[in-house]
This record gives sequence, C-alpha cells and structure tokens, in this order.
Amino acid sequence: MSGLDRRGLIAGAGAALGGLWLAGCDRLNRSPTAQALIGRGEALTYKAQRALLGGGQLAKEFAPKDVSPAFKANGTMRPRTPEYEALLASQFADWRLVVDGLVKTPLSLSLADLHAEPARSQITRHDCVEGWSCIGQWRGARLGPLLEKAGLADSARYIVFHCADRLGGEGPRGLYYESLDLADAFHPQTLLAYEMNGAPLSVPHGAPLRLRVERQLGYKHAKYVMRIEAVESFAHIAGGKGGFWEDRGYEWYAGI
Ligand SMILES: Nc1nc2c(c(=O)[nH]1)N[C@H]1C(S)=C(S)[C@@H](COP(=O)(O)O)O[C@H]1N2
Ligand SMILES: [Mo]
Repeated sequence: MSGLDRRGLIAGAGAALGGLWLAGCDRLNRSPTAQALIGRGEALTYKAQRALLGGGQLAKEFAPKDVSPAFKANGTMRPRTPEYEALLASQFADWRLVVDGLVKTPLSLSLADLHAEPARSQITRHDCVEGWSCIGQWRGARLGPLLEKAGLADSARYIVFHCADRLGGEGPRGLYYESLDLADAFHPQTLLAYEMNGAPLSVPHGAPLRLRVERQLGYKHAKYVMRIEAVESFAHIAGGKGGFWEDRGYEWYAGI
C-alpha cells in the first residue's frame, strides 16, 4: 500500500475525530464557520479579529531533557524538483522567501534576512495524524511580526504557505500547501523555523524553512516553504480546501 493510500484510510477517522474536537467551545469559536461569520463585520480589522479570536493559549512547552533522541521525518523527505535541487546545491544562497498577495509591501527575504527578524525558540510535541509524536526544539522567525512588516490588507483573512515539493505528483494539485487563519498566524508560537534541535533545519525536516503551528496537527506544519500569500479565500487554490491533505479529506482546522 502506498503512503498516499494509507493516508486515505486515515482520513475518515481523522475527520470523525476532528468533529469531536470542534465540539469543544474554545475550538468552536475558532472554527472556520465562526471565523467567517465574525469576519463579515466590516468594522473588524485583522487586529481586532486577533484580539477576539487569537486566545492567548500556548501549546505546552517541554524541557531540553524531553527532546526525542530521533525525530521522525514524514511525507516528503527531499523535494525532487529541479528548482529545489538547484537551491540545495548552492546551500540556499539564492533561496528567497516571497511574502505577497493581499499585503501593502511584498517582501523577498533571504535566510540572513529571516535570521534578523524577531525570533523565538520553543520545545514542543509534534503530533502526526498517523499516530506518532516527537518532541523537538525549534527556532525561527515569528510569523506575526513578519506579516505586520508586509502589512496585511483589510481584506486578508488567511495566510497560505506554498511549498517546494510535489507530494501529489505533477499538475496543479500536486504541490504541497497549507493555510492558517489570522488567529493562528499571529499566535506567538507560530514560527517560520530555520533551526531544529540547535542545528540548521535539515532537508528531511523541511530545509531551509518550515512552519511551526503548535496548536495543530503535523500536516499543518508546512515544510520547504517558498512563498507566503495573504488571501481573502483559498477556494481558488488547488482543490480549494486550504491544504494538500485537506483537499484529500482532512480537516482544515486540525486543532489538538
Ligand atoms: N511540504 C511538506 N510539508 C509537510 C509534509 C510534506 O509531505 N510536505 N508532511 C506533513 C506531515 S503529515 C507531517 S507529520 C510533518 C512531518 O514533519 P517532519 O518530517 O519534520 O517530521 O510535516 C508536514 N508538512
Ligand atoms: Mo503527519
């Protein structure tokens, strides 16, 4: 059975569990539906949304002694596209993170630029929907300040992460991607991580940059992030469900 088929079997169970999780009140007020209703109020800027919906709630953080001796890698271990291979060959010297879409000032950032941005380190547990967990230390640029630097347009409601790998093969739906609402995008533990366990992020774990969104399941943590796009809706992207696995039946809000 291929990896994709195995994931297909899990999708149903995941969706059922997702429904249960959404039943909790704190989950409900962050659900896409609640967001959509609240988001319609014209007077609400994204900052007000964040204050209302961001919740201060932090994911549990661990001590250095808790770090897993071996952190499993999953999904794509190395993007096989010519573009990524070329970037890797020059150790990402020519790599740039593009921040665009509904922003006032589009950005193009080198790894050195990202290292100069407000950073955070955290030791957290990564939970994959396949049923395994690992604890790792992450360091990276906080997504919130970066988005503030680009300046979100009032119409921006979601942040989309476009990745380098084609887990789904050729064609417009093959690229890995993910998306977050603004509450999770501005959460203090949401990072664009360039370091794992004190070393530069390795290729299997998403070099040179991957998302950490600690209150959600593993598949939301996009690896090999190339471009961050602010959008009003993700309906026009790939399968329209807001992420690679979401297009294949997984929940968009994968809260844990
Ligand atoms: N670009 C990309 N991001 C991805 C994946 C992937 O295949 N491609 N797999 C996801 C899944 S299901 C998990 S559990 C984590 C695994 O991260 P790790 O390889 O660092 O353990 O990455 C997530 N992000
Ligand atoms: Mo996963």
